[in-house]
Amino acid sequence: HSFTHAITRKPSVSITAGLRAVDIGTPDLALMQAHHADYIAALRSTGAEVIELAALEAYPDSVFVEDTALCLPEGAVIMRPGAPSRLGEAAEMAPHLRALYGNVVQIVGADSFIEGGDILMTETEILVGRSARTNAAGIAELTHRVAPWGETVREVFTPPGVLHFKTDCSLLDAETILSTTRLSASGCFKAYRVINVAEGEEACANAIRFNDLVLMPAGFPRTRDSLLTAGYHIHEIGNSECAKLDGGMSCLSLRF
Ligand code: CIR
Repeated sequence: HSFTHAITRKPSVSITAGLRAVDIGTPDLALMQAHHADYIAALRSTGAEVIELAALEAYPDSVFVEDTALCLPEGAVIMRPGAPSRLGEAAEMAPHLRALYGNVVQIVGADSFIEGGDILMTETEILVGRSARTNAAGIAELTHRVAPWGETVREVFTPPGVLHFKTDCSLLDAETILSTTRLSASGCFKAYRVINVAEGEEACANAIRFNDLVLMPAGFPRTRDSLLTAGYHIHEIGNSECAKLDGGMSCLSLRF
C-alpha cells in the first residue's frame, strides 16, 4: 500500500495549553515547529503531497490531526473525540476531507466517542482500542458506518494508563506490528508478526510506515537498531515537545 497524501496542521501558540496525562514541562513552540518541519519534509521526501492546514488557536491540541478522522480507501470517517476540548476539531477537518474524498461519513451519536489514535488499520481489518477517549458506542457506530465499504472492525485492549491504543503500537508493513510488550502480551496481534520495542523504550512504539520510510521518534537506539536489522528504512524525528503532550508520529498526520 502506498500513500499519495498526508494532511498536517501547524502547531498553534496555544499548544502550551495542550492536554497531558502528567505535566513534565511546557512544550517549546519553536522547537516543536522545527520538529514538525522535519516531519513534513520526511513525508514529502517519499513523493507524497502534504497539505499543511493553518494553526487553530482555539484548539491547543489541533496539531494532532490524526484524532479527527479515519481515512480509508473508500472514504473518510469524521471522528467524535472524547476529550471535550477537542470535539470541535473534527468539524474543522471535515471540509478538507470533503474536498479530497467523494465519500465522507461522520460519527454523530451523542453518546459515541472515538479518536483516531485508538484505531490501527491493517490490510485486513480495523483494530480499535477502547480507552478514556473511545467508548463502546463510538466503536459500534464506526463498525456500522464502514460495513458498507466491506471493512471489519475488531475491538481490542488498550493498556491501562495509556492514552490511545496506538500510543503502544504501529503497523510496519502488511504483516508486521511494532508494539510494546504490555500490549502485545494481551494476544491481540496473534495473526501478525510482532516486533516488540526494547524494554524502557515504550515511548517509541508510536511510529509510522509511510511509503518506503518508517518514521520514529529520535532517542530510542535499541529499538532503532532492531528495526534497521529487520530491514526497515528508518528516519528519526525529534519528538521531545509533542511527547510532553502524549503525542507521537502517527498523531501528527492523516495519511491516505
Ligand atoms: C491529547 O491528549 O489529546 C493530546 N495532548 C495528544 C493526542 C495524541 N494523539 C494521538 O496519539 N493520536
